[in-house]
Amino acid sequence: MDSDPHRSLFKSGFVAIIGAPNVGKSTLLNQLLGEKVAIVTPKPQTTRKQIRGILSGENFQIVFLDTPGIHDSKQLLNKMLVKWATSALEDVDLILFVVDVTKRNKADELGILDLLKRVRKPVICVINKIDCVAKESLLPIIDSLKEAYPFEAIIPISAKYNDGIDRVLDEILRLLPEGPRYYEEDIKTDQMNEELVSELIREKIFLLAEEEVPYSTAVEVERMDFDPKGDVVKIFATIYVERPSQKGIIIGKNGRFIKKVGQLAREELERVFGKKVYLDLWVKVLKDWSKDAKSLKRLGLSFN
Ligand SMILES: Nc1nc2c(ncn2[C@@H]2O[C@H](COP(=O)(O)OP(=O)(O)OP(=O)(O)O)[C@@H](O)[C@H]2O)c(=O)[nH]1
Ligand SMILES: [Mg+2]
Repeated sequence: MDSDPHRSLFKSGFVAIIGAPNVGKSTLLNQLLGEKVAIVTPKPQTTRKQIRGILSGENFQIVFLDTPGIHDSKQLLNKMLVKWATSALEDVDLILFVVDVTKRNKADELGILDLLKRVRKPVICVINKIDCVAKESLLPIIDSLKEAYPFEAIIPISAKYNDGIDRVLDEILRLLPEGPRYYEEDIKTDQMNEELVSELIREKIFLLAEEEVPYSTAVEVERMDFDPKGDVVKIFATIYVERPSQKGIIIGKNGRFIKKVGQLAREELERVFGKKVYLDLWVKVLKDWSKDAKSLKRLGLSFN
């Protein structure tokens, strides 16, 4: 009977992870899930879209939305990224606002706090990368954040080294409403295989390439052949760059650069799929795609 006091509530809801670029949002998502669904690199503006990660338990389900870093920018691609991030706030039950304790960007932080004041949702503030600082230095930071916004909780963590993550989960579960199960229990993300593959290839480019090249790169998986009988996955993908000179950089001397990208991506994909992976990478120029609304749309990066 519904009035049974021992019946445990099923709690569920949507939780957006937001913050300035590079603060560790995607690292936190992966750590919360115990699985890598979002790519992580030392460069800002790594995440380009909303990525859903789903954590299911016996009596709860949390749907996390990882988002691009919120920052002030005039460039079309970056404006699009910020739109993806801010739109995530509309339909969520709870917000995790991530701050990087080693590098606080006051202007970005103030902009995000303004946004939070407008959306009026419960917010947990997560102070990340505490492995990099002395404990004493946290107190004044916690105090200043307390003054800046009425957070439900302020939790110091190290997403990378799995410190404080349990407390974040406890607080989320405390604040989430009663609700339905949105996804099957064994689903960890709503990303399709093609999206995950293109993200992993892009991650390797972000890790290996320098300066503006990663930001001029987009990856599209053209085809994936899962041979149900065989133990090989064949993947055909295209790396788009904005200019012919960048094509030369991505290919590299004697094809060395693209070979390295392919090797790193293949090794990880083989672990993900538990099968041998054949990876065929092509490089094409899509002139100034990051500044062109039509190209962004074609690459799935435009909003709407
Ligand atoms: N030392 C330390 N580094 C961390 C921690 N969490 C994340 N990082 C590093 O910070 C960098 C950025 O991490 P991401 O998870 O990609 O950050 P993000 O906020 O998703 O970045 P964007 O998607 O670009 O906005 C990576 O080099 C991570 O390894 C942490 O707790 N400690
Ligand atoms: Mg990210």
